Amino acid sequence: MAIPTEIKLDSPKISDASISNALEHPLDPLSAAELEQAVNILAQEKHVGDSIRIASINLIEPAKSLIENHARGVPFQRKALAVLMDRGKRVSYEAVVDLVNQSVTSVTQLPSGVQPSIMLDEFSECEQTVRRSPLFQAALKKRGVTDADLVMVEPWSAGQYGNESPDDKGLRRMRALCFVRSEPRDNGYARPIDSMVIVVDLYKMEVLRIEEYPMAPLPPEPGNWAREYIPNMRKDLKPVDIVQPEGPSFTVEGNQVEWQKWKFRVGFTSREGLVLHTISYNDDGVERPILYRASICEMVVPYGDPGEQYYRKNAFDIGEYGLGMLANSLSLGCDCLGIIYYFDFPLVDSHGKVTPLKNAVCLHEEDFGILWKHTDWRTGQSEVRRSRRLSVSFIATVGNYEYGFYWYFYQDGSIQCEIKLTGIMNTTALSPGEKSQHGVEVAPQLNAPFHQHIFAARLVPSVDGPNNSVVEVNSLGLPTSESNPHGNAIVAQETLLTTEQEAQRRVNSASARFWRVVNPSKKNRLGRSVGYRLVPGENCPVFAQPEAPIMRRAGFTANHVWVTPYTPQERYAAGEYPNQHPTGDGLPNWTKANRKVDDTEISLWYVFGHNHVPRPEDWPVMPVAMLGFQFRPDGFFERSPAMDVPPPPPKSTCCH
Ligand SMILES: [Cu+2]
Repeated sequence: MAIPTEIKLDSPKISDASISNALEHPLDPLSAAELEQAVNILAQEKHVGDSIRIASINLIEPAKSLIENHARGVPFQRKALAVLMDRGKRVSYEAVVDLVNQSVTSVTQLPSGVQPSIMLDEFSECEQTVRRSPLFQAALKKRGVTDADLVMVEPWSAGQYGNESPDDKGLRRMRALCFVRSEPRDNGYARPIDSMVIVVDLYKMEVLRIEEYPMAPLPPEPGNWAREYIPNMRKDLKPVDIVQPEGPSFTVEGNQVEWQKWKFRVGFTSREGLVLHTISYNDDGVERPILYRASICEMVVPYGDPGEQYYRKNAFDIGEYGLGMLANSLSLGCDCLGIIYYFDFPLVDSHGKVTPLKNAVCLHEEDFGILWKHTDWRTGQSEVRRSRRLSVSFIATVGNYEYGFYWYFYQDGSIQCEIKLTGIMNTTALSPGEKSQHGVEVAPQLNAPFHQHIFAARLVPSVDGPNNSVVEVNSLGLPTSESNPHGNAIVAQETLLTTEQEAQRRVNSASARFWRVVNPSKKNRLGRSVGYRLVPGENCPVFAQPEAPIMRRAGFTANHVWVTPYTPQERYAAGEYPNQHPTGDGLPNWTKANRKVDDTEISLWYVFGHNHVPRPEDWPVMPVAMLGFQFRPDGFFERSPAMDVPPPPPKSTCCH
């Protein structure tokens, strides 16, 4: 097994104050010291206490104009947004903490019914509460389960479906699903006890009730994946080592990365995890901006089983849980290969304890096959270039599932976002001989329901400047006519999307649809507006019906492309607080205003989904499925920007 090499480059996070000041930047995520300071200020001003919990504390990013004019070493403001929940009073607040002036500058109560995201501590507290409950122990007994310690209690966000019992009104709820292990390291997902759902009030941390459903026996087979359970591993694999004898080609200064003409900043929030800022490309000495900010800002995993105990399974893993909070420390296991630079980011728990997440984000280079090649068959002249890409990534574990988020930078000016889905599928039990209409039997009597993983990327383009427009391009074949007598004519029709409602679009493989983000005031030498192309990858429509209650909160999934005027407060596709939101918020709500979106500062939202029809081969741990999109130059450069990539060294082992 190849072990990733960790190196520390000459630069960041060193204690010399003068150097670290110069490396600090207004977009840097809050440091551990700043998080601790924020917690202390909140405590001094009595905004945290026994009954008040901290859902999150994140940097309030300064205005774009301040970032554009920021000069190194010049002092800047640092403000934090804390989301607080008073369990006793059953209200939540947003508090703005000024870290420079050391004060809380505003406290705003959240509207009633709106819940902050679920805190990590609530998961374990919820599990312990359920285990201790006599109701739960009685329900287990009824099912022949004798050891409550072997039961995995998986708290799921309860959502809001409009049919909640009046007793539940105003409560902060979770619905826990149960699985049972045969021993402590056994894969519990092989044995779902899906004949009961435990409803928990997180304010009082008590079991409200246990919903009972028809009982299915536990599936008979284990589904173990840990190495001690795999007796016959293949033995014919020879080592592959990634060798970079002169080190990597990137440099890191603070949170700024430079590589192969690219420059960008690495950020991290408790909600989105990895965030990229101020992405630019050095084009012959001119630093040309491309994206001001890029992140995966929301996702939802709607499950397609209409059963009473299942229809509320619709996890908004970013807005309801927070992927940054669930990020892996990448030193565990072998996630990356080669010479790796790791970024550490601190996290704060609901009690205000700050802990560093070591190796949260991985930065490394990869060989990526051929960049370009041509052989002149007449002269025998042949040129080939290897493609090198820079990968920036993090991985989050959300209960049973893993999501890897990768951003790649290429030498031809392209950026790619790729999401890797792996981990263990959520399962339900079948009676012998039973088949589900809404899932696939992946092991005897073990059903994996149909579901979708739908992601929303929020891109703030800055293609050669702040004012951009989006143009949709549809290609089509023209009917045979006098001007097209041979029926072979193709046209690429461009449509400028001028308003928010015009800009609600879906992918269409029949017209090979893509979108160009252009700067209308900057023309290339061929007279066209410079642009970058949003190239969709795998995608699918959401299958929930438009009137389905889940679509109130997951309304952003109704379109694949949305364009809105850039508004810093409009950050997340399903709104700021999707957890139990009664009406839903976010893109469908904001775009009702039908604001103008051409030749202005915009946010471009790309929504993309993986439709998961499970396979037996996805069990017990699903081999990675990948989906994503690309952002490729389209008339941005005068010609291929990759021509100056040198050929591999003559003695290179790759060419023979
Ligand atoms: Cu899946």
